[in-house]
Amino acid sequence: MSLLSFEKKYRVRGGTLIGGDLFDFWVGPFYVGFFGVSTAFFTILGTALILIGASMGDTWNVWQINIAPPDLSYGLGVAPLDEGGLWQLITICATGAFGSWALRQVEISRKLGMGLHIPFAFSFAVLAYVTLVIIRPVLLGAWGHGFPYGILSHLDWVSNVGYQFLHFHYNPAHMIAITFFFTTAMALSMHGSLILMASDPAEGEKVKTGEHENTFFRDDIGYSIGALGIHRLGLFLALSAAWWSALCIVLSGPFWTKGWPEWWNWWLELPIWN
Ligand code: 07D
Ligand code: 07D
Ligand code: U10
Repeated sequence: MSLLSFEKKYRVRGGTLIGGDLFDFWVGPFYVGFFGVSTAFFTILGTALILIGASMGDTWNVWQINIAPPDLSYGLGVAPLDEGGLWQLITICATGAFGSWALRQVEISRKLGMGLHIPFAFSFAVLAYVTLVIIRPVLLGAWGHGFPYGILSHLDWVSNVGYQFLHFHYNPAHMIAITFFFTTAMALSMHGSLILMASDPAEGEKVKTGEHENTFFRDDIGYSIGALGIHRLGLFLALSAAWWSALCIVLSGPFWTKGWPEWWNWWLELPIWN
């Protein structure tokens, strides 16, 4: 089916979560929908607030613009705009925009009669963000624990929080998250290269089949996970990376206040060593 005739078939009304026919149309390539409008609303407002924050700061250097969260003394209260209140509003806009984007993906999936895998997956990124700027600050009792909005300043935050726990690499959940990130990259490189070597052969060679793909890995490592399996594995690896990231930072502070190297003392304290 050509793309155009396919589009005619699926670009029809219905399948929306809320709002019925309201905004149930396309603008150019983009589906709009209720959640497209709410995404646009939060994004435009959030970006405007970032620009206001930048204009109140002392630089227009894009790397150095910084919109900081309120001082810890404000606790979980509302701060004046120029003392972290902007950060609080931007956080609301960002959460609203990311949530709207996920729900817009749900509506598009429903229109196409497909699974909800993409919105489900994107929700893990949103969860990691929400953990950093809402869940962990709430558990610690102050918005000031959120990360500042700025390209370099958010790196300073990561470094500072890391050293607050002496040596963040000793955080076991951080280790698992990193292992999942690395494994995701390895799995994607294996999958990308396997598909290309089968389906994009040298000139004069024939395109190969799924059996060739299976056989490569059976010859190489004794087992092939299969065409569907590698995509399930890839999704699992990537979602696990985000999940363990969220876990590693929510543990740091609310549930573990000492240096992370000290966490490993349980090993030295095992009764088998005396
Ligand atoms: C390639 C998809 C496209 C997305 C892009 C990002 C903006 C920000 C805003 C000027 C893979 C668009 C960027 C809209 C402009 C203003 C106010 C995704 C792709 C191209 N970080 N981080 C970056 C964000 C956190 C960390 C780069 C966002 C946590 C480290 C970019 C968030 C921690 C390093 C960026 C976020 C953390 C970076 C490249 C939100 C732990 C780097 C991102 C909303 C997760 C790298 C100068 C990228 C860098 C980098 C954006 C959160 C750590 C500016 C939007 C607090 C250690 N981060 N980050 O390619 O070069 O992602 O920094 O949570 O070294 Mg970050
Ligand atoms: C939060 C991004 C969400 C993004 C969303 C979308 C837009 C739209 C528009 C482009 C989670 C945004 C979209 C804005 C853009 C257009 C059009 C993703 C998020 C919703 N660390 N560490 C991690 C490593 C060290 C520390 C995670 C490695 C040091 C702290 C990951 C190393 C110390 C925190 C990770 C290393 C330290 C982390 C990040 C190596 C510092 C966190 C990935 C090799 C001295 C953070 C939830 C992530 C975390 C985190 C990797 C080193 C501290 C596992 C590989 C030892 C404080 N580190 N780290 O979470 O878990 O992505 O956050 O040394 O807070 Mg670490
Ligand atoms: C994969 C795959 C596969 C494919 C694929 C892919 C995974 C095998 C078949 C996909 C992969 C790729 C294409 C590879 C490249 C991708 C990456 C490297 C990932 C990173 C991506 C990017 C960096 C690109 C990011 C771009 C984005 C997010 C698009 C930006 C979007 C917009 C600017 C518009 C967004 C649309 C919205 C919000 C909804 C609709 C809205 C409009 C059209 C605008 C009109 C607005 C309105 C009608 C509302 C009005 C506004 C209101 C009411 C607010 C007013 C408020 C005020 C305050 C004024 O496996 O298979 O191949 O391809």
